[in-house]
Amino acid sequence: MADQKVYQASTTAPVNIAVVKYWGKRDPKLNLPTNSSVSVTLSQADLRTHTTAACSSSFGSEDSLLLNSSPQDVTGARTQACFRELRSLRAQLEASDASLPKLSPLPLRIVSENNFPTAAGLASSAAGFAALVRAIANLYELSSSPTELSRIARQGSGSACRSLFGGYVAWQMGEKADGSDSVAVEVAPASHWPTMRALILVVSAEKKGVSSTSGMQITVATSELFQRRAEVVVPRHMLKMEKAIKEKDFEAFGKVTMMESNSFHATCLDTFPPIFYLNDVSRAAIRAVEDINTKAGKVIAAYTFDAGPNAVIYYEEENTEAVAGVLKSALGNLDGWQGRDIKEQASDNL
Ligand code: 2P0
Repeated sequence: MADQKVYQASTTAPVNIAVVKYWGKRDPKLNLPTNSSVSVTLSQADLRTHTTAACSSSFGSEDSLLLNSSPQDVTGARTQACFRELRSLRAQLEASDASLPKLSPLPLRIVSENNFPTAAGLASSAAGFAALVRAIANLYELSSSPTELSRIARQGSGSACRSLFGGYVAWQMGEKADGSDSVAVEVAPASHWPTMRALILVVSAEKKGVSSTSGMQITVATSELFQRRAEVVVPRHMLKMEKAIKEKDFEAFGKVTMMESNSFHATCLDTFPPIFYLNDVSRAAIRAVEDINTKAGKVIAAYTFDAGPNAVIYYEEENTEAVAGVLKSALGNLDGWQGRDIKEQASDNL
């Protein structure tokens, strides 16, 4: 009788929030971006995907994926690309060592759990594909580095490549047509800047109106502002952001973070038809951060928004009361805000 043993491995991957934004693809099939980006990884205590990958000849003939207990379609090109690449690396190992069990042909069973709302503008696909790729890599006992795995996770979802690392991460856009140099690298580990904090203002946990994938394609096709952003604005912001992180210069970090968010959302507005991700509560959060910084006489708080209305506010620990305390009381009274979850990053490993 054939070996019916179940092989399995588990892992977690964190959510990352871009401070220099990915928006635009030069190759939609391989998720090759039109510009580089930088992210800050959030604490796994609050926001992460936990994934178990298993394989066995007893699993029938089909691969399967459960996300938060719901069956997901695994036949899409993105998931298939990740499975194919990982199986091919395992097959190479098996070809070089005949004593290894033949796992590459076996059906995969993947089980994932998020501890945050899916598709709420909190980059769930990033943590999801990063955890999926690393769980299968662990199952297959691949010796690939996080950067090598990031090349595979990118094909699942662009921003996922940045969730293979903790701390501060750059996704280098690369130049090659095959995407082999479009990978994530560490800028600094989380421990480099232990006083950094993030506050997540969940304005809405509903699924977003325009998906990132289709939104960015319409932007590339219609926005003239986008050209300048990709060619001039982002390259400048990349240099400034990496320098600010290395020097732990919060004022520089905060200024670039806010200008990046503004530039990205201006590009969305310049898309035809326009894409609106921010709402009145988002704009109230921007004004509240501006007030805090004006009162402090310097940048002590920085907002950023992705493809949705939720805000992430960065600040340093010493300014917790001046930023998080003030925001909670300023925004707690707004219509549309009451009853919303205001989630504070308590962990020390942002
Ligand atoms: C980012 N976003 O850098 C930017 C900022 C949204 C706004 O990456 O099509 O879900 O799967 O490659 O990665 C969202 O895009 O898009 C995103 P796909 P993805 O975090």
